[in-house]
Amino acid sequence: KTDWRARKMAIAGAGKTGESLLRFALARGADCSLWDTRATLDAQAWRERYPGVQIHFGDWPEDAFLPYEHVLCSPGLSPLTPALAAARRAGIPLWGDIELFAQEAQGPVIAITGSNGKSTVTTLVGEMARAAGMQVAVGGNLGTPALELLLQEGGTEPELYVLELSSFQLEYCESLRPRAATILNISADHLDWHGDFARYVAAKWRIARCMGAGDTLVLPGQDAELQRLPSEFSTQVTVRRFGPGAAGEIVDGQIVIDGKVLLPVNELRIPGRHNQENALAATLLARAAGIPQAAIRQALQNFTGLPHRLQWVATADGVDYFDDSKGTNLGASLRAIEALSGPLVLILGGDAKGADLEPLTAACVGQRGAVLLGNSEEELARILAGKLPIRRTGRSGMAECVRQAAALARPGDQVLLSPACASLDMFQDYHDRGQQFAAAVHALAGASHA
Ligand code: UMA
Ligand code: ADP
Repeated sequence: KTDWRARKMAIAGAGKTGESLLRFALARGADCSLWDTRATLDAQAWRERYPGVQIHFGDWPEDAFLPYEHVLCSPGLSPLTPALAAARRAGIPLWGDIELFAQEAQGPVIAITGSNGKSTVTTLVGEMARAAGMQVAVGGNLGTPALELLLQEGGTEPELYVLELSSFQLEYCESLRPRAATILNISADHLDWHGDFARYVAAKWRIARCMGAGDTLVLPGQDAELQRLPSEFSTQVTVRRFGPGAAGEIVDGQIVIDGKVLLPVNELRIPGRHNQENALAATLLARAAGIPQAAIRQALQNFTGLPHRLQWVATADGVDYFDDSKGTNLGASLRAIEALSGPLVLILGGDAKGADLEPLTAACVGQRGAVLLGNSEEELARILAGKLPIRRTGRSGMAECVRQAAALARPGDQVLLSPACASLDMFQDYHDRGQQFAAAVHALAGASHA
């Protein structure tokens, strides 16, 4: 455990995580400064809320962090940021909230990462634990910063923590030892933040870095990047796989675990093959944590999915509209496209985060059309040219995208917002993008009924 008293700590980032880091460090007597690159934040409000903390908002000089003993990093900040890279070169530890959580938390942890499906699996495992009557704390990248789970607890430790972890959080974490963990899948994402694909994959593997005998790592049966544990990891870890012929599999429409039927897949209320995989992974994790079968089954039967994940919105003029705004990378959107029967009108585009979107082409061939938006519009228009009808909307907004989609669609078609890109070039976040989509669809459905 770190002795925090009078330590000179820089907290980098003044978002949700930054505030949880600040509260954590202050409560332990550290000498804190708060840094954020955005000059637009309200420094005065922060000074009033946290008297005695030095606030630095705006551009960072490259030597900003050299006077500190530790830099506590928010996940949105890449270690390639010059001031953070300089601190790392100088040997100053860069720790994120999950590292501090790992040093502090006593209860067992189930940790979930992967390129896609994290929030779904995290929520499902949390529901399974709740159905079993356990005192469970659920958070991390899902929304509630991990340190808030500790700060909230008011003296009693939960029986179980279930944490969704992003590659960003894992990059800044050294000593987390989950009782059970998964890397659900790996496909290219966040390449701008990590620098390249190899570093993104390495960050994901860090989830298993400290795991050992008695711990369970749940992995997909078929994923080129996840076939073998990197050689530096303990061979004592129990590896449980999901997929054809593995510990968890779908056989004849049934979820089968270790050869025994758990549930018919048609009792799941979340659509698509990817969600069957999510159900398998969640089940293997829950079993590793000792959650009884009946509770697992009950949670699987009751879970209706999270908003903005392949969520049906409305029917207008015989066309069904689906909101998959959380489809923020290529891998996610390919699975969402696969889950619907089509023909589809796809709404695609936004901030591609450095990814190559070319593999979308095959999934688009034969679909009804594509409506393009945002920063990646140009690239998408180039790769999809001649493959299907295209409408470009630039930055005219979601209402225009929905109008164009409606114009392309024929009765019986499905319109799918699964942009394969982040939303931040045009929207506050994926939630805002999904809400604007739903509002435009409801307006259209209302008008078509009038
Ligand atoms: N930022 C700056 N300058 C700074 C600090 C941040 O411009 O000095 C920007 C970041 O680039 C980012 C935004 O501010 O665009 C927020 O960054 P942050 O690190 O302050 O984020 P938090 O508000 O602390 O929220 C973070 C996670 N956000 C990110 O990793 C970007 C949230 O995940 C998470 O729910 C929360 O911690 C609690 O753990 C969101 C996310 O988009 C949902 N995650 C990515 C994803 O799922 O793909 C990884
Ligand atoms: P994450 O938290 O990793 O972003 P979510 O559970 O929020 O994952 O799902 C985000 C999107 O990823 C979904 O809307 C769907 O398009 C896609 N998706 C969900 N589960 C999987 C999976 N197991 N494999 C591939 N894509 C998935």
